[in-house]
Amino acid sequence: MTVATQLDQLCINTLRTLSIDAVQQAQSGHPGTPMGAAPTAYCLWQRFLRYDPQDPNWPNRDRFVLSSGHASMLLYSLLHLCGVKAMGSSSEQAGGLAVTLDDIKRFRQVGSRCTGHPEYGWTSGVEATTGPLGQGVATSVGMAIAERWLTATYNRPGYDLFEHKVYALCGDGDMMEGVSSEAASLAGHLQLANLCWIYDDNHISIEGSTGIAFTEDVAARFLGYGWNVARVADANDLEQLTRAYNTFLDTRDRPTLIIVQSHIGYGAPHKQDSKEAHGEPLGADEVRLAKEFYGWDPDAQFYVPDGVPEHFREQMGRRGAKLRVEWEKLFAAYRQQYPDLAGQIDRMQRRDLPAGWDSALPIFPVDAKGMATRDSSGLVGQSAQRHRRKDAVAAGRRGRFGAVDQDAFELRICR
Ligand SMILES: Cc1ncc(C[n+]2csc(CCOP(=O)(O)OP(=O)(O)O)c2C)c(N)n1
Repeated sequence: MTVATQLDQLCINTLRTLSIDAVQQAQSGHPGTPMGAAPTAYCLWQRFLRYDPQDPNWPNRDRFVLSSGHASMLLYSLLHLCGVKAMGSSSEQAGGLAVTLDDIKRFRQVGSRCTGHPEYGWTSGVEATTGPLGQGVATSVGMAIAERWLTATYNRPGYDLFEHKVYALCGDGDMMEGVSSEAASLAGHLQLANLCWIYDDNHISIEGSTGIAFTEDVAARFLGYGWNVARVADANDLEQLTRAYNTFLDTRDRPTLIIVQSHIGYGAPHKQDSKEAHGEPLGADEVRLAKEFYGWDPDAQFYVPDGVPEHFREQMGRRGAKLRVEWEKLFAAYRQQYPDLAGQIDRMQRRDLPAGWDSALPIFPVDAKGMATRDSSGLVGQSAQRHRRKDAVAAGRRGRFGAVDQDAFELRICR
């Protein structure tokens, strides 16, 4: 068992105070969920996430999606304190940090990497653009399917190149949206055991208590979808959180939902558990009182205590770097044995398409009657599939269903 230390608490409170100060300075934003969910995110990043801040594009990294995009300062604070590096558009190191303290001071200002909601491609380390509620969790299902595809397509005996997990942190608003229900249903059907949603269950939404409009039994719904459901009664208890994340890692046949009870605006004496903590700055007086509650200097702003970045480096940074270096070695050996497949992985990292990718596309002559786009897109899909099958047959790959690998994968995933 890992025991929570004072240093853990200092790191958690730094996540909170950076978020509070950024929103206060911008006079705009959402401080409450970063304050309430800071330990939940801290425990995941520090103790579990397989992620190397030196190489945030490492292909086998765990993915973290902040579906509660309005709580973006939580993610920016994590990226800053973990020392995540800025990457260029072709996966090369761009130099410097993905999020500097100056970016945080200029939260929601033009040019800052700290936009109001996380933007994929603008800030290194942001895995998905989020903000429209439900979108992040739904995207995470696609990412988990992508991991299964990578595993089925590229792993070979002795070469578990891909085996990463996908985590998404979400809130009541995500749970209310239809798109998250559809995506969760599919994830249950596909038994995506590599997927973990963490539901920050703080009972407050934009209009006030969720009691006004959202009283369903979320756990029962997800059990119905075929998910595993774990509960954490107190977001401030790192050991309960640790047990819940371990439950996810031990579950091999279903996705996991972890329901975490938390307090929005935790530590702000007049705003905790209120809708005011959801979407407006705390106000100068309340900021001081919250900081006093955390044992912080109320006059300190954007303060990162000594030892905090170092603690992240020592734990999540060290773990991630070791895993990434081991993976690089494995990939070098894989490249010797499977140069074509390794080349495909390189190409995906560069975001290049295969040469001649469009050669099999059908041509649709102008047609007076017109063809329904569902029909034309169906034809495009079929021709792409024929093309892949031809490639696979040429490469002599056969799956366990007697069909080529690609078909075997499709059968497995459509079970
Ligand atoms: C689809 C969609 N509808 C409305 C909004 C506006 N909106 C932003 S945050 C929010 C409430 C979210 O509540 P919750 O998930 O409970 O977040 P918390 O109050 O815990 O921060 C709403 C309605 C949105 N972002 N997306």
